[in-house]
Amino acid sequence: MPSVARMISLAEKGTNGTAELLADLFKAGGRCRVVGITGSAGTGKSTLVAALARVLRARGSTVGILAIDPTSPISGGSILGDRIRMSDLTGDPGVFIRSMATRGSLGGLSRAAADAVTALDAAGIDVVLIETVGVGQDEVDVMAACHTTVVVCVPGLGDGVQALKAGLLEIADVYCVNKADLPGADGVVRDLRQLLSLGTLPSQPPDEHGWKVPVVSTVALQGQGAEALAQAIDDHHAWLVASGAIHGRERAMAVARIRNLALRLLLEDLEDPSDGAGFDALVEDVVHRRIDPLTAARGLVARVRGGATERS
Ligand SMILES: Nc1nc2c(ncn2[C@@H]2O[C@H](COP(=O)(O)OP(=O)(O)O)[C@@H](O)[C@H]2O)c(=O)[nH]1
Ligand SMILES: [Mg+2]
Repeated sequence: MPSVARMISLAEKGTNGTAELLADLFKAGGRCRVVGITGSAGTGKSTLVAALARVLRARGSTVGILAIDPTSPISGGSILGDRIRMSDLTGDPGVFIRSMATRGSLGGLSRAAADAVTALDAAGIDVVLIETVGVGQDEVDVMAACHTTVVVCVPGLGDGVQALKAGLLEIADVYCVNKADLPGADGVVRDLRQLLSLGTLPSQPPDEHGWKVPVVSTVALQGQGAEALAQAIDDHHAWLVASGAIHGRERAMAVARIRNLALRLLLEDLEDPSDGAGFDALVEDVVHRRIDPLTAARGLVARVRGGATERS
């Protein structure tokens, strides 16, 4: 069995035989908790992740850190600044740190992150912390694959509730107002609490209406508030389990993962249809306006589907 680091690299490259290995690991896994930390660049997510990891290590938990940051310069497979922020953690055998950059393909990032979680889970990691910049659909997909999502805000980024604009409000299970040492932090906490008290979020699934999203303030640089944040994350998980909402969440995670993979399989077939000659004929028909592109697309999908049933 390859090491975790090697396993993740193999999965990223899609090396032959990796799918079978991952399938076995997946079936034997399911113990680790996955926590997403998201927010704009510079809000202190990496510093916060390091602070959380220290709290978790002090409790005796093993920690995996996946930093997904398309903006940070990557050097030797790791994000340089994060290595420095996490330098005390890198020598700890109970901590695994890995950076992942955006892959070109649709859904590639959430797929790579999910495979990495499978590998970490199999290695006996208790908690995986995934850091993402909450921007694209890929990042939102990564957060959808977490048990608990922490949205990080800071004071002084224009209006108090930047997360609202970024569409992050809906995905938060826990709010963290970091850089509480800077002026305006209390105002952000107050604004968020007020907003959250207006009622349940429209996007919250019905079985999660009972969860009241807490707002925790932190000074990540000093580790201040990290205990309280870890507690809020624990509380959310305990609530998911006690309320039974965990089943809906794990179901949603499975649905997202299956659809993402199915989409890739379909795309591969669409880009490289086994029946190349048939596809060429469709293209010719469109070029000469004998049929329209939608009819041709339907024809292509029908061919791919036909191929799929033949193979199964
Ligand atoms: N004043 C202050 N600065 C912080 C705090 N947490 C992080 N920073 C600083 O904010 C900058 C961005 O931090 P980083 O963790 O890289 O943010 P990320 O881009 O969200 O991962 C760094 O210079 C940190 O030292 C904090 O609680 N207070
Ligand atoms: Mg970062």
